[in-house]
Amino acid sequence: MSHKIAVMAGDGIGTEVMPEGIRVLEATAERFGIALDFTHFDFASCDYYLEHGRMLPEDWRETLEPFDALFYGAVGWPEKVPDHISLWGSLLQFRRVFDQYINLRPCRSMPGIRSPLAGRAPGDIDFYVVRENTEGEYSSIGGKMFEGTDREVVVQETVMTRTGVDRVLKYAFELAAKRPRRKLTSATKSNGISITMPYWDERVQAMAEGYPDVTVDKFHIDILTANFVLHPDWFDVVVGSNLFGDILSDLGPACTGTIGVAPSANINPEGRFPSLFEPVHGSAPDIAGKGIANPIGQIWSGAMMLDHLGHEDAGKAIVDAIEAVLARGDETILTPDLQGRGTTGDLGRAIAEHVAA
Ligand code: GGG
Repeated sequence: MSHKIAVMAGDGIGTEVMPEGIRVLEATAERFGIALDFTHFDFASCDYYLEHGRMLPEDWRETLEPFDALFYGAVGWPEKVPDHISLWGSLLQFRRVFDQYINLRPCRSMPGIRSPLAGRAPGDIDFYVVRENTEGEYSSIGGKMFEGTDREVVVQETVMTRTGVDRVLKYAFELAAKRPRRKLTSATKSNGISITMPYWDERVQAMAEGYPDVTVDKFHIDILTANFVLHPDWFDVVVGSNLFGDILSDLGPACTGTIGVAPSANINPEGRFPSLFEPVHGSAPDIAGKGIANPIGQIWSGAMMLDHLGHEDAGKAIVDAIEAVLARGDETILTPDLQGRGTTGDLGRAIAEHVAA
């Protein structure tokens, strides 16, 4: 049986790292005898918007829903389309309409990558950020009054539903319960945000009663970001609202040395809709077109996609290959964010060759 994968490279470096993601997936599929059937789409990109006046075609849902998974690059090119229009017109639609309510973002020290945190050796940082992915601060509820006058008012609501909060907490507790340290950290700000965040805390406390083996702590987001930098080894599973989870899942990989390696899975755990796999990084217009983007975030996202499709051994082979190539420390193939002189293609090819060997 063949897995049908919809591929959307998106914008900027998304179009450069995607071919490497596919290259590694094809090498892995061949080695493990997995049939992957890729269909490429040019929508969910700012160039598509410039041509069609929208980020997605009208029938995008019917087009994408039959796929087993969506493999995405990056979105955004502010000189072409304002960021909030490109993001709300593509990625956020996928997450909401396909109810991908979990955004799972692993953060791990990798061999050979120099962390900016002095004294941290590979192995010190190994945690997951579980980000709520369909509501919270990313609500489109709000509006403007007296626009353009000195009485201008701008309001945007944060939305927390019991269903939305409980389901992401349940996923995070289940994940923590399966890990050796069995530890869960909740990101909050219930001292300042006085309605939604105390509610979040209450639901964490209620959920914790069902998981007596999981140690639970909570930090306000301000000190939590400081502790990510000062004590990243404290964390195991960190659960946060949509905005807090987004911030933490950029900061965490940055602490390991580069956000370029960080993968993510936007998951609909029930499998009613296709899940989406994409690197944590964005389109990086400043380095787009130079051939120097790190493809590992895209490649590792491909590994998470194979896990999700039931091929854990194949997903693990990709992560092993990434680690082996990084451990070699060959400056001629590592990209500049890894202190190398290699190109996106050099690094992707090296990983694909290692998987195939
Ligand atoms: N590959 C991820 C990507 O393109 N991210 C762009 C971005 O701004 N994302 C915001 C978010 O994930 O909420």
